[in-house]
Amino acid sequence: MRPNDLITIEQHFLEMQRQYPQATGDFTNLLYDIALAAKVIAREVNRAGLVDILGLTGQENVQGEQVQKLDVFANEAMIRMNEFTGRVCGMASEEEEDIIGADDRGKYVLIFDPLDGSSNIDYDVSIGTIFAIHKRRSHSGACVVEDFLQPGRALEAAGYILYGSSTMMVYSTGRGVYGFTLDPSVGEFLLSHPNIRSPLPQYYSVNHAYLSRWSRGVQEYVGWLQGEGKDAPKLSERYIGSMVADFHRNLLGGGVFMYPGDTERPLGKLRLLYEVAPLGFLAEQAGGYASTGLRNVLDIQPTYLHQRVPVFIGDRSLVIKAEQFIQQHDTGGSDDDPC
Ligand code: P6P
Repeated sequence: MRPNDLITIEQHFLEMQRQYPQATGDFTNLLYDIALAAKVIAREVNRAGLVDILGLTGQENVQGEQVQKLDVFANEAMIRMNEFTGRVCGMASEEEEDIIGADDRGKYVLIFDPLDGSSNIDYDVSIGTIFAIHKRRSHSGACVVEDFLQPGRALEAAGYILYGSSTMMVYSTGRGVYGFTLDPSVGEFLLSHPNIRSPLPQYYSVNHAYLSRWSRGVQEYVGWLQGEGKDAPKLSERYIGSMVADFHRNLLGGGVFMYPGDTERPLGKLRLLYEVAPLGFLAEQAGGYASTGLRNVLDIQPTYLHQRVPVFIGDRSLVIKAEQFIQQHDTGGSDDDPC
């Protein structure tokens, strides 16, 4: 890439805004704010491993600053960077039970999982921040929970920041998926993955520890993914245990991630608003699909902030195959859906 081809994420935001002549700049500025919060969190994530080495007690560091747990830090950063900007009337964090009021003038609501997979940080495994933006539905005053309980289909934007071997921000406003890699030497996210489209599948991702608890349909489906049956694909199994990292590999390398429901957790573990709908939005924008096993996750009308749903997400043909196995073995043809 020649130097004059370097495009920062801010330049990209402005380019996207130019496609909307009536835009006020609020949406663009909200995306800026998220990118800035991402840089602040990335700096802290990359230092986390040094907490013990640098004499940081984990409670109070040598500068007398409070060293917070990373997910608390990330949550605070997302809230502080967005609560007084006037862009959002409220926020919903996966770490908070209820919605967080912000500026009543805000036209948008921001939903986020500040640090998904944070239990992996102690093992230096990649983790991520997931975000989603809706236009508020209420007309004025303080935001209400209905502003957040909107189907993924209505999202204005969604994305994630992956804190891995490099820090990447991936987002979509409904006009394709774009990936930016942080150049820490200049502190800028630079366009590295324009208009991402997922390739033919190479991988499947699932935690096999729960196999005995899955339905017959899911067990048959995973067996098929492993090569059982005449039309079985030839895939490699990859599972990191950090949804953003697993999703990102399948987005770029092709594949399917799943977290099915089971006998102990019929609706699975992952949250619709904070994880499944935003990543489902991205998957569809990249030519993929996200399903509960019975229907498109983007069509679910949420009823509760922390609602959980089973999820099969990534390569469209592999997700549709999951629906077929479940339809054949689990539903007996009925379409009643617990979600
Ligand atoms: P399990 C991380 O805790 C998380 O919420 C997701 O990021 C990840 O995909 C999933 O849980 C892993 O769950 O049960 O396989 O350890």
